[in-house]
Amino acid sequence: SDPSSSRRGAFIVFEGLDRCGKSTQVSKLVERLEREGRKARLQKFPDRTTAIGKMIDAYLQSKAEMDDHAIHLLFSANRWECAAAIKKDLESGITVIADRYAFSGIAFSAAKGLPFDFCLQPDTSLPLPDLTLYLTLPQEVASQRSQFGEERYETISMQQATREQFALVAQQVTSRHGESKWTQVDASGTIEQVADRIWGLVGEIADGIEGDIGRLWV
Ligand code: NYM
Ligand code: MG
Repeated sequence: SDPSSSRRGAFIVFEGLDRCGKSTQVSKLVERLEREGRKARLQKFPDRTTAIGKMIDAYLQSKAEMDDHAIHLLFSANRWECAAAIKKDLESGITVIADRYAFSGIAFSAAKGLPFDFCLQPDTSLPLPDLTLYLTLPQEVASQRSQFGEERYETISMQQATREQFALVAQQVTSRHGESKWTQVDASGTIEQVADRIWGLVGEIADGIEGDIGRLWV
């Protein structure tokens, strides 16, 4: 008998500041899982393909202006509209890898000056990631990468403020959900070096998880 058949898929989230290499690593992990015969799905946040996602995209490209609270709630709504599909996939044994999640939502909005508790609330009870990998890179390296500065928030001062908020988010995750739920990863080095580092951290949770899907902040 196959012990993994009774397990649900793991929910793994990648977080970090802009241009730290998240999207590259998310794709590499999904490919590697599939190569090893596991079912995996990539979920990007913001998901710019939905109606809400298109409003977010216009805001990020500075084609639209929006009240800070309103855009915060749209980012959260964009997660809620994807939540049922994430749960369904996890329950059918698929590993779901998210490129950003609620933690970016809190860190970026709080960095703009919105109250931390306000930022935290709308995502309450979303599917809880089994593991969040927080990729870190020195700001001078990220800033030199092509495309840095293209979108809203991609300024040195905003990145620095967001970095401070991510540290507070990490405290919330570990105090409410446990130390095992948040792991910081050094994202410097070659793509392959970082991918191997991440593979080592993902380890056996990619074989599936026993137990129910948790609820964020609950
Ligand atoms: N961002 C992302 C937020 O401000 N709130 C959120 O809830 C999420 C998911 O959007 N600078 C910010 C972080 C990024 C920007 O993300 C776009 P990406 O990964 O470049 O598409
Ligand atoms: Mg971006």
